[in-house]
Amino acid sequence: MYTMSMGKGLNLYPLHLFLLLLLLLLLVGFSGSVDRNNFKTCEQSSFCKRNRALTPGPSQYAVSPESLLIEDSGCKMDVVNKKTGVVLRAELYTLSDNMIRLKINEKSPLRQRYQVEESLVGEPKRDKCRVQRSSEGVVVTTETAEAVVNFDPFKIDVSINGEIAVVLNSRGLLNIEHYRAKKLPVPTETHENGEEGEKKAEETNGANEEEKEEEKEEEKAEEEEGEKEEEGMWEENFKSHHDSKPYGPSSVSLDVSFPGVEHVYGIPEHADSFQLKHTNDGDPYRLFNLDVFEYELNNKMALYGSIPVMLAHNWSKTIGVFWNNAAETWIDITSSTANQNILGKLMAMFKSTDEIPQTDTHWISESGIIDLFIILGPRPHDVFRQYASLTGFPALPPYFAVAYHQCRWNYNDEKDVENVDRQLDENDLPYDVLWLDIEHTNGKKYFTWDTGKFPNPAEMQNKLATRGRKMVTIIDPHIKRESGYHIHSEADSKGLYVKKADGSTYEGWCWPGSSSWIDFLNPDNRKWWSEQFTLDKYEGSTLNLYTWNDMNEPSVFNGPEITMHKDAKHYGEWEHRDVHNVYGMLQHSATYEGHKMRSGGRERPFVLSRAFFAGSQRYGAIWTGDNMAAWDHLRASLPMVLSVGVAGLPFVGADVGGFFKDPGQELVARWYQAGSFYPFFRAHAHIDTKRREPYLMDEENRNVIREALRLRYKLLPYWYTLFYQSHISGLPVARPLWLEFPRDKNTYNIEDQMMIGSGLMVRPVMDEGANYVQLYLPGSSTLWYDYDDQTAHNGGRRQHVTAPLSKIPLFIRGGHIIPTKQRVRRSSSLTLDDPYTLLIALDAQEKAKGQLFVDDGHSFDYQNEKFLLRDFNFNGNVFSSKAGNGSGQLVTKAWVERLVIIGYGKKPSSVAMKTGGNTEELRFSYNDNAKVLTIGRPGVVISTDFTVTIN
Ligand code: MIG
Repeated sequence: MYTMSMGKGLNLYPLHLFLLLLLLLLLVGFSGSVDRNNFKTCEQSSFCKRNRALTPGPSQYAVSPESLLIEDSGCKMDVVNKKTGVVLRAELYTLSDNMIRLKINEKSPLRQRYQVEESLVGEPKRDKCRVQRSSEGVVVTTETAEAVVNFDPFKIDVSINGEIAVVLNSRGLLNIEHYRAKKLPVPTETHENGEEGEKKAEETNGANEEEKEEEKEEEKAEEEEGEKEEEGMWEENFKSHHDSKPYGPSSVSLDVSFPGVEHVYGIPEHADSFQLKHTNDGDPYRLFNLDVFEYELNNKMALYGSIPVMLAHNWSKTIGVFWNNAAETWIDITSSTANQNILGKLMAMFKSTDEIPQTDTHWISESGIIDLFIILGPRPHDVFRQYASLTGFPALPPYFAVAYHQCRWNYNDEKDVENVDRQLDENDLPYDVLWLDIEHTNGKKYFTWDTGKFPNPAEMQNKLATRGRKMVTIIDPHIKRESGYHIHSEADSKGLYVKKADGSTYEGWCWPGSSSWIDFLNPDNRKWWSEQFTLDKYEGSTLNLYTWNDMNEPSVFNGPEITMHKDAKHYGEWEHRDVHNVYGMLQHSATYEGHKMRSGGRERPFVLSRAFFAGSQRYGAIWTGDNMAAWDHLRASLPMVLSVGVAGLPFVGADVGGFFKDPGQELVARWYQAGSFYPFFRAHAHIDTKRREPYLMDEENRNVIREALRLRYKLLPYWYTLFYQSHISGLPVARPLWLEFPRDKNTYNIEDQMMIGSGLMVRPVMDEGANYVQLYLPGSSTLWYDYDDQTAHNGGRRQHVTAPLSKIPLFIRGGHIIPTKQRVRRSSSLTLDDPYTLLIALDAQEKAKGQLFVDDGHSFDYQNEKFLLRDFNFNGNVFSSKAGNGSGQLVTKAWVERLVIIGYGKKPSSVAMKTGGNTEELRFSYNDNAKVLTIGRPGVVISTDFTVTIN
C-alpha cells in the first residue's frame, strides 16, 4: 500500500522523496505482512506493563465512611489509597432503564483528567434509588437493580433481579496513578539553579535543605510501599519516537468480573474470533485506533477503531459494560470460578453445582478517569436499547447506502467512471454508488479535483444521477501543507491544526507529503470543517456526492505506531494521549454535519469512516479496513462484522474481494455472496491489483455475482426496515445467533452464521472448493425454510446443506414475514414505486409477523411523520396489513403484488381480500411439494389496510 502510489501525484522534493522512501521501506519491511515491530506490546507500553503486573488480592483502596454523601440517585464517597494516602472520589449513580454509572476520579488532581463526553448524547438520565448504610458499606437499590458497596476493601457487587451480574474490584486491581510532581534529581548546587530550576523545585517538594532531607526519607518510604518511580513514567521511547510525557504517569485500571458467565463479546476492533478469548497466553486485547498495514488474523492487536463495550451473556441474562475512556486501553480476559456463597441464586443454572464459571476482565487505560456504565439488560434487546440511550441510536442511512457500492483505488478519470458504469449496466449488475479514492484529487489535496482527469466532476455526478446513482469522494483529515491550497491556508491562518507539545503546529507525513491535522476536538473547527462541504465551497460537488473519511485514526506515516505523538496538544490543552480514540469519530461527525448543512438540514448524510468509537453509530458506516484477498480474511469478516454490531454500530462491512492482492474468481464470487449480507456492502481493491469488477469475471462467476447482487436488491425493503428498527432500538442488523436465541447454548460460539434481523439466517460458503456447509439451525421449537426451495427443517440441530458455487445457504425463520421487491433495476432509487412481494414463513402454529418501513429514502421528513410503518400478521388463515404503532402518512404508488405463504399445509379452495368495505377474490396457486401458497395481485397500495382470508 505505501510502496505503490509513489510518484502518482506526490509532488516531492528529491530529498523528501528519499526520506519518505526510506521511511516506507522501514514501515513495510520486506515481510509482506504486518510488521509487528511497528506496534507496541503491553510490555512496551509502560502503563500497561505496570498495571498488568499488579497482583490480584484484597484492594488497597477503602472508602472513608464519613465522606459518604447520599443523593436521590446514588452516592458519592472518598476512596483512599491506604498505602499512599491519595484520595479518590467515587460517584455511583443509578440511571433510568436499568443502568448504573460508576465514576472514579482523583479528588483533587494536580491536573484535570479528561472526561469523555463525545461518546454520549447528553448527560445520562439519572434514576431515583434507595441508598442505605449497612455495617459493611452502603447499598444502592432500584426496583430491579442493586449495587452493594463494601467499604474496606473497596468493592462493588451489582445485581439484577436478585441475581449477581457484575463485580467490581473484587480482585483489587483498581489503580489510579495520581498526577504527581516530577521529582528532580537531587540538585547539587541548589541555590545556583536558574529561576526556572528554582520554580520547578518549589513546585515539587520545596527547595530548602530541611525539606530535602524529608524528601529523601519520603522517597525511601514510597519506594518501600511500591510507589517508586519506574522507567517509562516520565518519558517513554518507542523505536525512534520520543514521548515527552510532561505530566507523568496517569493510568487508570479496574477489574470487572462476570459471575456465571463463560461468554463475552465485543470490544472491537480486532481481527479475531467473535467470542472473546482468554488473554493468559499473550497480550491483552488492545484498543488504540491504528492504521495497521496488512493486519494479521487471530490477533488481539489494535486496529482502526475502538469501542470499549463488552457484552457478557449466559442462559439467564445479557449484561453490558461500557468503559467510557478514549485513551489507549488494554483489556485482559481470564476465567475463574465464582465464590459460591454470593452466588446461591446462580447455582441452580449449572448442572454440577460445585463449579460456577466466571469471566474476569481487567481494563487499563493510559489516562482519563474511570467512567464505567453497567448496562443491566437483562435481555439482549434491552442492552442495545440501554446502550443506545447513552451513546445514541444509529443514524438511519439513506436507502441507496444500503444497496451495493462499487469502489476501487482508483477509478482513474471521467472516462473510466463512465466505462465502469456502462459495463455494470450492460451486464445487468445493479449498483448504486461509484467511489473515488485519493487519486481523484489534485496532489492529495482533499476538496479538490485533478482537473486533468476530472474536468467536469459535477456533470459526471449528474449523469450518474439520471439513473439514480451517487458518487463518493475520499476526504482525509491530513491537510497538505502547501501555500495556495485554500484548505491549508485557512486552517493555518485560523489556527485549526493540532499542535505539538511545544505549542507549534504539528506536522507529519502522509499521502500528500508534509501535512497537518485539523484539531477536531474544537467545536469551532468542526463547524469550519462542516462548512467546507457546502456546494459553493466544495467545487465540483453536488448533492449526489457523499463522503469517505479514511486515515482518521489518525494515520501519520512517520509518527509513533504510524499515528500521532501522544504529547501533541489539542483544544483545551488536552494531550493527544487523552483523546486519541475519539479523534476519528469527531471527523466523522463533522463530515456528517457538513452533509446536513449543505442541504439546509433536509437530506440524510452518508459518510464512511475508518476510525470509530462509541457513538460513531450516530454518523454512518465504518468498514474493517485493509483486508486481504484470501479465504481466511473472508472468514474473518463475519466475526469482525458481528463484533462491531454488538458494540452498537450496525452499519459495517468488509472490503468485498479483499483489499490487498488478487483474488481468484471463486473467491470473488463467494465474497460477493457473503458481502451481500454485510450491512455495508462495498467492493474495494488496492491500486496495485488487477481490475476485478464483476463484469470481468467469467460467465459462471459473473452469474453468481449477479444473483448475489440481485438478492441484495430484492431484499432491500427488509434491510432498510432493519436499519429503521436499529435506528429506534439500537439493535444490530447483522446479529449473532444468540441474540435471537439467547437460551440456545449451541449458538454461543457460532461465528460463521449470522442472523439478518430476526427473520433470516445466512451461512455463506467461505472455503475454497467447498460444495456444502454444515450449519446449525437454532431454536428447538423453530422451523426454518431454505430460501431457495422452501424446504422446511426443524431447529435445534445441525444441518448439512449442499452448496455448489451458485448457492448461498440462507434460511427464513418460521414465524417471520420478509418484505421484498422482486423486480431488480439498475439502482435502488429506480425501484421506489415497484410492488412488494411478502414472504410469509409460518411457524409450527401457522403464524407469522413482520414489519415494513417506507419513507422517501433520503430526507429527514420521516421525523415529521412522513413514513409508513406497516405491521403484517398471519394467523392460521388470515393475513392482515395494518398501520403499525407510530406510523405516519406517506403518499406512495408502491403496491402489493404477491403474498408467498411458506409452510402452508393444504391447498385452499378460495382466497378473498377485504379492503375497506370491498371484498374481492384473489387468484392463487399452490405447490403441494414445497407447501407454498402464492396469492396473486392483491394490487392495493402498500399504505392500505387490508386482510386476506384463505378458505
Ligand atoms: O494508506 O486511499 O483503507 O481503503 O483505498 C492507504 C487509499 C490509504 C487506506 C484505506 C483504503 C484506501 C487507501 N487508504
